[in-house]
Amino acid sequence: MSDPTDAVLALLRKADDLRKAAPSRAEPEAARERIVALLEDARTLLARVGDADQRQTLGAAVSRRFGDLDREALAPMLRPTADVAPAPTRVDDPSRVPPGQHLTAGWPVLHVGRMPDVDPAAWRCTVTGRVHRRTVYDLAGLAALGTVEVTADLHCVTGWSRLDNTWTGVRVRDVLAAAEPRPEATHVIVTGAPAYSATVDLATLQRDEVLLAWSHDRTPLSAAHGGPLRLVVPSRYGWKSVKWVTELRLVDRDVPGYWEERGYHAVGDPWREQRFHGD
Ligand SMILES: Nc1nc2c(c(=O)[nH]1)N[C@H]1C(S)=C(S)[C@@H](COP(=O)(O)O)O[C@H]1N2
Ligand SMILES: [Mo]
Repeated sequence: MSDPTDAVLALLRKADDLRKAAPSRAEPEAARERIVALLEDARTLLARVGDADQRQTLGAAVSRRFGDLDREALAPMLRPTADVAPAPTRVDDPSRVPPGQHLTAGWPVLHVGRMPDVDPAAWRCTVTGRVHRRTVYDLAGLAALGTVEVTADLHCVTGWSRLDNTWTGVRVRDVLAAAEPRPEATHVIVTGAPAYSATVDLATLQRDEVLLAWSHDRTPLSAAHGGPLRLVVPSRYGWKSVKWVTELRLVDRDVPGYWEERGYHAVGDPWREQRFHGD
């Protein structure tokens, strides 16, 4: 098979077949490694696909499959934490639950990698990039911009939704305004310690209900849930609500963040089920 496009497609088909069969295998971990190897081979072969559009499409197909693997690896982490009281579940109001989501009684803790060391007194958040006024805030500095309360729902792309979270924090709109965005700024890369980021467009971040929050249900936000400072973007899947926020970087284009690079959707609107690239 000399055509690189056909070769990439064949590798993807093989990976898909293996993935479908993996749950019934004696050694799912070995199957997973084999899938990763196939996807790596496919990614290597991409460079030999001459047509740029074709290369782009195939590249997205490879990324999406890597994303699926990550999602499966995350599934065992979906355990509600013991220290949080059950949320009021509103099964009587299905209109508040986006398609493909189910309500969770507790509050799962979800993140990749290790938690950072958290010291609220030493916490700093920098607003930088395409701004006229680069600013470094401590928590008191953020609060001084004006504290508000927002009650909103949290929808994780892995399938759980937690309704009626009351967040206390500062409007991101006010934080951005204080930095005076340059006219070319269109998106913000939000960085969460130690090595996580998500990108959200400026207009979405300027909405009323988008906060940098330090409190949940009027209790200081626990470290596991992103304390002392996390982003809250209710109109997007949870992966955009970055925990342990250390930087807002305004940029002039959409730069894929941690999950967007791994095949997740650039926008991530739960009401449109924008889970993966191409949805
Ligand atoms: N820094 C950081 N923030 C993160 C993540 C992460 O891995 N690292 N995971 C995101 C995902 S996928 C979700 S669903 C929410 C979960 O928030 P919770 O752990 O408070 O429920 O955090 C988001 N923020
Ligand atoms: Mo998530």
